[in-house]
Amino acid sequence: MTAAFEAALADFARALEAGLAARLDAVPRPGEIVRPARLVAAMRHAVLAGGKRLRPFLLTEVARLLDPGLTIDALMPAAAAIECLHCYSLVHDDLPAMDDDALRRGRPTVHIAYDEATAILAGDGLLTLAFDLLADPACHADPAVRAALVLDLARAGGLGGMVGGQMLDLAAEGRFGDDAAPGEAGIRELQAMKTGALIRAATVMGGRLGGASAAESVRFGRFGDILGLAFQLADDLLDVTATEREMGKAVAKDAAHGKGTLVALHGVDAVRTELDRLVAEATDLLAPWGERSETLAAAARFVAERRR
Ligand code: GRG
Repeated sequence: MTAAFEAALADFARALEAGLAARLDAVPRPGEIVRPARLVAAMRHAVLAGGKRLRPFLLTEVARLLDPGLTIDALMPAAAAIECLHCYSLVHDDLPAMDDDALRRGRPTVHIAYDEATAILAGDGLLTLAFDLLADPACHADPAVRAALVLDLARAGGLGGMVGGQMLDLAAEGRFGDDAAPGEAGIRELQAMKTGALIRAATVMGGRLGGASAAESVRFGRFGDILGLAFQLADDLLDVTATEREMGKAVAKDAAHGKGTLVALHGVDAVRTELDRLVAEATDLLAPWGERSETLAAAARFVAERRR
């Protein structure tokens, strides 16, 4: 991992953190009545202090590759929106009824730091805030672009995307009794939904904000698909190779939950080879932008090689 990439991601994370903090204060916005202090605090716990900020980073990098005149500030509403939706999914995934985790980003999960009802509401609040941020005129001057961004995120995050993928994942654990364990195609599909869809949304929404042509939009969709797959393969590898301390969350959970993964099916070495192939494919997709796309190529390597 290049130090330059790590530094760029860390700089971006700081800017995003400030953008998120400013949008998650206790001051009611027009149309709101009161923002309850406990809920604001729980939402801030979920969103601030930690996280790689990968999805909003991808969104802003793709947008700025296509339109170098765009600033991080101008892209902040959409970047904050995708991070809010991601953080909501983590809060709900950690609940006792789902993965039942006490540690996230090296800190107590929201239902541990607060309580279960507050954690459910904090997740609901973040999910709703994501669409508030996209629909607000501050996100983009053109209402048609704002509506398209809302649809991108809704389709990626909902029934046929992340939420649907989570449902398939619970079924794959055998929770509902009569579901057969998925084979390789089923595992790939549920992972593309649960993890891949939001990463794809980041690159597609970035393309939209950067004014991508139809062909460029397809290219960045494919780039997002590859990164999504690489991200999940790396996650499965980390589950068997990393420590709780490195990850800031529990590890070795897949086997404990009887979860089928591509690592379990093909082994660590085959998955590492596949990750190298995916990084090469992702890099090839950036060829039209030459050296200017180096940060996005480095992001692909980061996703595949990450240790956290
Ligand atoms: C509960 C609706 C709902 C969805 C849950 C997020 C999710 C879907 C499940 C989390 C379980 C999991 C380990 C998924 C694998 C990929 C993933 C989303 C990992 C966490 O994302 P990172 O590594 O987290 O980007 P940070 O903390 O860096 O933001």
